[in-house]
Amino acid sequence: MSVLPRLDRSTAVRLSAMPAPPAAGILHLGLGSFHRAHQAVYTAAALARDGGDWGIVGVASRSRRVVDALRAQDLLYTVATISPEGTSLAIPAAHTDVYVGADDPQRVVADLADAAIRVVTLTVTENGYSYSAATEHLDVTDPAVAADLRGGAPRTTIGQLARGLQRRAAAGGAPVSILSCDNLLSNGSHTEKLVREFLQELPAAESAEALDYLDAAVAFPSSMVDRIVPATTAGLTERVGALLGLRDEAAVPAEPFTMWAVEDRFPAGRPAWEAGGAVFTDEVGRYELLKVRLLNGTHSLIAYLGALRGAATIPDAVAQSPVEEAAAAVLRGEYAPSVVPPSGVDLVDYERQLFVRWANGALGHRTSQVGSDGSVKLRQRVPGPVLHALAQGRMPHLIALTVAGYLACLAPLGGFDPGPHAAAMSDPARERLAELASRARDGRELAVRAICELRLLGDELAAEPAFAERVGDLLSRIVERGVDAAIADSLDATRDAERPSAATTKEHVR
Ligand code: CS2
Repeated sequence: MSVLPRLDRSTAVRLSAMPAPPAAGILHLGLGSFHRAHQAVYTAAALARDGGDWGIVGVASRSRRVVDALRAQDLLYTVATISPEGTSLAIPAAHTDVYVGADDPQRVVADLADAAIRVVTLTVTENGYSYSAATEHLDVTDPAVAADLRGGAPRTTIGQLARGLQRRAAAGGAPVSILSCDNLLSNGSHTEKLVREFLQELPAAESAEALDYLDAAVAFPSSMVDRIVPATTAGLTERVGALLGLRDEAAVPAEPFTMWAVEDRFPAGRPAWEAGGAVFTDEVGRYELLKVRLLNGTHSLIAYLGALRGAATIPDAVAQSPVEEAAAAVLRGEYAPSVVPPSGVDLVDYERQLFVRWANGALGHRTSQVGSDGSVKLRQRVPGPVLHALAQGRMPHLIALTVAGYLACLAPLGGFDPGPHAAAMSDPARERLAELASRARDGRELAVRAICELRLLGDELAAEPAFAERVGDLLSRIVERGVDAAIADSLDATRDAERPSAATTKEHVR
């Protein structure tokens, strides 16, 4: 490997004509793999087709590794599109600068206030928005948020946005769009609400101008993003080196499928992302629900059940028939009935495509990656469909099993060993849940405490003890008899509820 020359602008010309770097128009917060394999690719396509001052200034929140690697490579990197049929490489040249936000938080504020920046995009993960999972309001009890409110260089994304927009308002108030690209429902209005809540915590004399500016010139369009992008491994770097003939320390792997549905509200203009296949639509809400529930919700089930059955990767997990059966049942029976597909999207095709995507064994997406941060992810994926089913008199047994699987992985009850893939999952609620688990007598007590008292899945589900109890019973089943017994129990209960004899119960509830 080390004998290969490094990828940079001088070596890349051997591969294709590299366009000259454009002037910056986009500030992107969250320079992780997903951004590099998604928005950057669409932006490179827009630049290649239409040109324009839409280069990206990429801000990594903490990771120096990726910034150093990109700088050493003239900001170039490879996206390796991986499928069982093979690997193809592309080098999207869309970045004009990159830096580490934690090293230079004042620069983030200054860049947000710079009138040349007309679009701000975000991929900071579900966990990066500093809101309370119980209430979905800004978590002012979070020490980082409290510090940002006190002043000084802001460290949280919401603090940076609020302080940057405050400065932008004072500097003349040039219009701008803030575009969340994270898997949050109504991600645009959610981000706007949190930024406003931050400003409203400040003395009125400090925030009035910024709040007026938000009303007049700042848009927060919603968007649905979709592309499976696993973490980069040493194996990937090696494979890219072999194919490219150059050493690339910032390569990212991705699946062939990619999708971006965006609400077209850009008061200061935007790149022609449709050149890369983005869809501008008024139906973003439907796209979001479809994706966050059918793809992400089922993904969580596959990750937790798979990890408990010893599967390191999503394709390994979904190849195991109990997991596949549970995934099909949760998708068809519990997530699909809770959504209205956007026009032109066929649910049967969408579902078929999901199973093909999950089965992409060459990609090696890890169960521990999808299972991480479940406390914030499940909060987006689970409550709506559960409430939808309960309102129809149905218990969503497979979603309850997903949550039971999550608790079994993250907060194992005394003596239960969920295995190495569960141990590798990180989660901001791990400590709090472990503490609950250490005091709980059984699964039911743990689930009721987590869901109804800790409000792990939000206020509305905290008021549904029957769901929490079902989660608890399935958790006890996993701990006492194993994950397969819990899967069988959930599938049997679902089948029983569908049998004609259950009609009387349904009538009764209706
Ligand atoms: C996954 C997502 O990690 C997860 O929870 O469900 O990252 C998923 O791979 C992407 O949203 C696909 O677009």
